[in-house]
Amino acid sequence: MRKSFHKYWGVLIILFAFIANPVASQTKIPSDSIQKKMQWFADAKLGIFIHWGIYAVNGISESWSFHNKDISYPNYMEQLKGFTAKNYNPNEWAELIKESGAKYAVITTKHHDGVALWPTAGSKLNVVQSTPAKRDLLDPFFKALKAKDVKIGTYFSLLDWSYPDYPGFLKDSTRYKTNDDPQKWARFQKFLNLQLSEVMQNYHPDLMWFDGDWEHSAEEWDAIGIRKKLLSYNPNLIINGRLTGYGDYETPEQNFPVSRPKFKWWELCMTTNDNWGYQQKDKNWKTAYEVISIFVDAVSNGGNLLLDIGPKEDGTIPAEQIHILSELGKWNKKNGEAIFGCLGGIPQGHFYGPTTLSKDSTVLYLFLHGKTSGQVMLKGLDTKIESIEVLGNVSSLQHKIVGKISWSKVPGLVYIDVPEKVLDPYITVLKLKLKQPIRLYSGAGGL
Ligand code: H79
Repeated sequence: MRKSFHKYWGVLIILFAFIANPVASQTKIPSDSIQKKMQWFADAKLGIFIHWGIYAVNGISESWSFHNKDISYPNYMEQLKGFTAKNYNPNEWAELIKESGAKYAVITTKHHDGVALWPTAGSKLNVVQSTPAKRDLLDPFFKALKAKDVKIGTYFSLLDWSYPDYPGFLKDSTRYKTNDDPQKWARFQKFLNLQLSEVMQNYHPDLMWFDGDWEHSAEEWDAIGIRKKLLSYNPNLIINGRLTGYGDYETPEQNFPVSRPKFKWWELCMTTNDNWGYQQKDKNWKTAYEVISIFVDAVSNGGNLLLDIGPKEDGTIPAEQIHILSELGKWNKKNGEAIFGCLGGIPQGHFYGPTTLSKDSTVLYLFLHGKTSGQVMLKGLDTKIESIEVLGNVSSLQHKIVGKISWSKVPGLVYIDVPEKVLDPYITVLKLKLKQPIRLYSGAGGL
């Protein structure tokens, strides 16, 4: 009776979620119950994602290369022999991440290929027992991050295409159907839960970043049970939405929102070239300007950016990624006041570019894309401006109110003079100190 009741509710919830919003993974957790623990995440804005695994040996796509049959499974697993981590320097990694301005880092503890980066008791398929690296790669990294006050996140693939009791394998073959062999599925669940306990107990993550939930339903995974179990280890653990919706926030992948997402917390995860892991042949690097402008865009829309790097098998980070992170760090040092701890900006239409607000809404930051200079315009600002500065620059800027009609409720247009000499090499930030918390007129004009 109880079980079928839950099943019934599950279907109703899914149906409702679909009707309300066709984003399948929309979280099913009420936001007021998690508000407090989400605060650091809301303030953090930038995280660094790390995809490190045996796929870096040949430089092929992580797990998908064998799943999609670009390479045979045995040949994929040959890469185990070449994964050395011989130049791995976790302190340098942590330093690079800290210097980028990121407040958290998320590393692949286990991707869909099932190769664990820690000495799991659940399977021999881990870097300690099955690769020349022969050691726990997570522990020293997490220690280095903690020492620098960077929050730690554990990417974990729920599905495991290597585990013999797991149904899924290649794109066109499965080992069995979950319903046909409940005992086998129960054995997999035991293994999955053991590994999750290990990760929680060994490393005490601040954030669990699930992936690969799509192969089974919430009921099959026992998403509610998993959530409960994780929170029993750390009640403040933040869980991403890829636990069939039983997480705390949304994770669009590689797809940039154009309008502001309705979610209270969200994070865009994005590669620096076209792949998550290291692939020598992939030279399609995003420029530092592109990454910074995407970052600003996400933050102005109320989200975070989780920017990926893919170290080589020996643990060295590609020079292009070091460059991007360093430039991002320099920009953040100068302009971070407009980013970290801020709120997403004012609605689109008032200013032709991204904006953010201080928490008390008495400071409005305007981000100038490209090499914008001259007179920039702000519409509908119904609060008096106290001062306008350029972040990281001594200049205070002049502004003019244009077209204010004395008897109208429509505010005048604000034109700000931005001389070329104040421009940042990437994105310039104007800080508008207001006399009161911001008020906006967003109407259609008229009498
Ligand atoms: O780890 C990186 C990727 O390997 C992983 N997530 C990032 C962070 C990733 N997994 N899947 N995807 C990215 C794309 C998923 C595509 C899907 Fe489908 C569409 C999953 C379900 C629908 C196509 C159809 C692939 C499986 C079924």
